[in-house]
Amino acid sequence: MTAVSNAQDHTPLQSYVGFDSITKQIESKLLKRGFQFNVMVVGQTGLGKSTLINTLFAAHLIDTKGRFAADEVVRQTTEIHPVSHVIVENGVKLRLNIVDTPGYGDQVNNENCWDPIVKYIKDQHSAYLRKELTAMRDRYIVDTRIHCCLFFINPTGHGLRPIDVAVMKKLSDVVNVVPVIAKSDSLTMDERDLFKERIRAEMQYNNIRIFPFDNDEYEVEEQELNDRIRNLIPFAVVGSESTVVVDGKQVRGRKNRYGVVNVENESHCEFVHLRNFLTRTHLQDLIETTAQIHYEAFRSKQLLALKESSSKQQQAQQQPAQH
Ligand SMILES: Nc1nc2c(ncn2[C@@H]2O[C@H](COP(=O)(O)OP(=O)(O)OP(=O)(O)O)[C@@H](O)[C@H]2O)c(=O)[nH]1
Ligand SMILES: [Mg+2]
Repeated sequence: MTAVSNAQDHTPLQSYVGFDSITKQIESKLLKRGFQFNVMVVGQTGLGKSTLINTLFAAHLIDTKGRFAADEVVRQTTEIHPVSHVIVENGVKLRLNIVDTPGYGDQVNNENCWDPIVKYIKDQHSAYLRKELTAMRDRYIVDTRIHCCLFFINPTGHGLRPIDVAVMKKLSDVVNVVPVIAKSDSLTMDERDLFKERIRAEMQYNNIRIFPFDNDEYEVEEQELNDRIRNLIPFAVVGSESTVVVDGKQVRGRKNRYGVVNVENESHCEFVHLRNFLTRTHLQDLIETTAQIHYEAFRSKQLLALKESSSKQQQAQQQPAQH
């Protein structure tokens, strides 16, 4: 006989106890504390990273000035730049950290151009670990770990450049990478579909691990949703900081000589799919995967290294005594 009874067996209750309210109790606690979501954008220079962030979170979060006319000075991002914002929707508070990074790829030598970005991500893990390990640790540790890294691909129609493959590989070891095709208004629909397929094949060929990951715990529905996302990735997006008028309505879009690209129109680009993915369907999964996979890998590596170095130190201290 086993001491632990089968999980399906349960003791019937004579009367209502009330512990089913635990879900409500957890909810109210979580609502009070709010949620934290940290996103980073990475990619070659000039692909519209800062613009897309401003498009995603409607208000001008990165640079309130933006660049509306062609004769304005180009606003190039020159340093890793985190911006914090608290947004509230139906009583749910989301603390949003957006980390803009300078575009790479315009140096003569682009070797190791990913180093500062990977270092930034690891620094956040290390800061979290340090806070976790202090004797008087805070009850609630402020989380600056990057939950999602939007990786911008140049809309060449050809494929990934070797440097993109190298950067994506480095990043996917430490963070959830979500690739997007930048400025997809420059591709025709056929080109776009072909390009997307080609990139998916290249990512697979190069063993680049892209979010969402497989997990035995997922229900059938979640698995189906993830398969759909895998077939959509990389999201072909268009960003814009200005609004244009379409059918009498103000929309976020880009107006050119031939017409208007409406950023929010699903037949124009996949911006809405990306936004839904980030906020409606995979927000929690991105946060959880960061903690359970990326941070966990970092943490166990650090703790093992710490253990090894302290046992070496002990050995070194004991050795002179033996002689
Ligand atoms: N056609 C087109 N142009 C875009 C799009 N998104 C941004 N742009 C334009 O591209 C230029 C560069 O945009 P930024 O957002 O500054 O690019 P970035 O990737 O942040 O550049 P760095 O900071 O230098 O890395 C601006 O003139 C934008 O208006 C887009 O989806 N389509
Ligand atoms: Mg920028």
